[in-house]
Amino acid sequence: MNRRNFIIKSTKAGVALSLGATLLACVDKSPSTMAYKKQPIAICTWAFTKANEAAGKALDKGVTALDAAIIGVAVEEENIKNTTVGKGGAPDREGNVTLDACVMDANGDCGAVVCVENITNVAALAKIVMEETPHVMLASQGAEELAYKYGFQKEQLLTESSEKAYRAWLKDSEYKPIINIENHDTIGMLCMDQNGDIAGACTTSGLSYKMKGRVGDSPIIGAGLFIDNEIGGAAATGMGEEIMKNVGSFLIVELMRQGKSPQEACEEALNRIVSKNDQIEHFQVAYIAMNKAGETGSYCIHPGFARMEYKNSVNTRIESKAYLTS
Ligand code: SD4
Repeated sequence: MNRRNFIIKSTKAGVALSLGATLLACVDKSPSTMAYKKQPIAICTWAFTKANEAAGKALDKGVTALDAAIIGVAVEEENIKNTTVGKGGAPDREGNVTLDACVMDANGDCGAVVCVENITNVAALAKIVMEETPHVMLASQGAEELAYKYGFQKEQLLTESSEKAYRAWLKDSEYKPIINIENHDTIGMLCMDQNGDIAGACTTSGLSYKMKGRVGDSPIIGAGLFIDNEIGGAAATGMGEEIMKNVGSFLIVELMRQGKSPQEACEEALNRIVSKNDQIEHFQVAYIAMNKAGETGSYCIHPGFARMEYKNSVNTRIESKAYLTS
């Protein structure tokens, strides 16, 4: 065992004991072989009930945090009614649907894909970039070609209804981000598995009718998603340009490292955007976070954002605190 793994494992054991982690299984009660299992947790942006439940149930069965997050977000990638993720996502101004995603695991490894066409499950593709290539991020055609190499199907991502909406938009071509698209938005997910390990995934089609080639925060490690398994994780949704300038998810994890709760860390990170911006009435940003103790939090600019939380096998919608009151 190398020194880093040894330290991480020692820290995990310490955290498990000091936080009174739920003891689910302890087959042999001798201290050296005691198997502590934590109660898994899944949280995600917006009220994606089914996606969060799918991740939570996978965690209950013993699936790792990363794979559970990928299983969870895949529900929205495949949901054609979600116009901001995967198949059925709104296209760019040229009418092309391009997807962005990233994943980060408990070892601090990560993978990302940007501007990918014709592939639905881009979070799973980001995991392939992480595990099967020497790189962290692949863009457009390179990412698409990798997907085919690993058996992904070529799919038409522009659905009948997203094409219809795009044609209607073309009439005025007015670029106006929508503040809240409840249940139909970018999904960022954080999972803690039975070992107490934290990982996450974030996947999106980005802003509707974005400029060709535009990439937002969602596939950017540190902006749309960040995990440090010794501390916790964070994910973002909303106006990607603001989240990138704020390096929001990384900032939240660092604030938690300094002792802030997930809720306090989300508030501090978001307040920094608010304090530097006189345009906040025009865009939404929302952050979610979870720490190693399994505490969670979220904060947003405009009311109307909610997170899902799967804990003790119960999936709950939690209305987020917001900076603005209306
Ligand atoms: C982006 N953050 O591409 C994404 C969009 C989003 O809710 O989250 N929409 O900027």
